[in-house]
Amino acid sequence: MVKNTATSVVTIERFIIEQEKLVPDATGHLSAILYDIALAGKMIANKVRSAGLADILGALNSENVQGEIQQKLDVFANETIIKAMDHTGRLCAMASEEEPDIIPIPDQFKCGPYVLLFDPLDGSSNIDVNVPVGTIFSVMRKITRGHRGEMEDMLQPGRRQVAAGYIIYGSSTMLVYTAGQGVHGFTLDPSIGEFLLSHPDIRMPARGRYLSVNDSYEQFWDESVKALMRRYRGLDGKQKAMNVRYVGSMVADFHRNLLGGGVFAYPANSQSPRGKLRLMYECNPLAFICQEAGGLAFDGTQDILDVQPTELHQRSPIYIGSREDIETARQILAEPLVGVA
Ligand code: AHM
Ligand code: MG
Repeated sequence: MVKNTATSVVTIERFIIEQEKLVPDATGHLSAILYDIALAGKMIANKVRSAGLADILGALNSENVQGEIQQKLDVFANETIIKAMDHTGRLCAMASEEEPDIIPIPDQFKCGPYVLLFDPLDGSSNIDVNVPVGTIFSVMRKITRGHRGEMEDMLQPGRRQVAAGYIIYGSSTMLVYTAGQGVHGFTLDPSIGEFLLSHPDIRMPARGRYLSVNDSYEQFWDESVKALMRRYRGLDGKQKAMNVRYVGSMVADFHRNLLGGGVFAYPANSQSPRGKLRLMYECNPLAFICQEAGGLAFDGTQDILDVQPTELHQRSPIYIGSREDIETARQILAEPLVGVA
């Protein structure tokens, strides 16, 4: 007798369709958005993989809205996502970390009921040293009445996200997303060009092994942040020391901590009073994923997901990761500074 050794392979398309069935009244728009993002991710993955060979690395001499030098791959990733999403009739507007203003849907295309916000290539300063980079995205429902998306549709607190995710271009390409029904990870099989379900229902350990923070800013941190980092490192004798791991590519640092447990922190400091990372493109989507996986995200004052945004490109301090470790941050950052070593 021939033994059937074939295992059941779940493509991202099949998974998204099955998840959609769990939502009464689903229109299919959100599923299509997720599937289109996966397609854009495959195109970007292909380019990232061949970047060294194609000699397309290097700065373009144009400065993006954050005042940083754009890398060519940033531009490619930005355009790829816009082109993959602008004509589908699912979105009424987009916003990108690489664009100063809202990206409208061109007049010739229909508008839909959602907005998409994205960081096309996070950690791009790491590309030329072969460190993983990633695309981060956030989807919210349109709340204004007009045909086109407006700033008000963008500036909603993270708790209103209906889906969020990232694609990490690492030793393999993975897409991780949540639509509010758990966090699921898919690995790109390059031989067939499909994302296959590899990490269903990811749960973040309640306490983490890893601490990801750039402590070259320590001299600029306030005393409560220093006390928190001493706690995480086991230097105050109150907990076991966490292992420090910092890639400098938020998606890569977050992804490791999501799977293994840990904290990623980018605190405010006296040089950057709002930290560095962007609320709408980086903090909110990863906070939604983290919460769905059992973790928490905090800005030093309140939960990231409760922050009412006031500008598209606003920055936010962030402490994100395993629930109990973020509770520690909440407690230590709230303590009066008097007497803190
Ligand atoms: P980018 O969006 O311009 O790539 O910057 C964001 C990146 C994050 O991926 C990473 O966590 C952080 O910047 C690292 O910053 P620093 O070098 O200050 O530690
Ligand atoms: Mg970024």
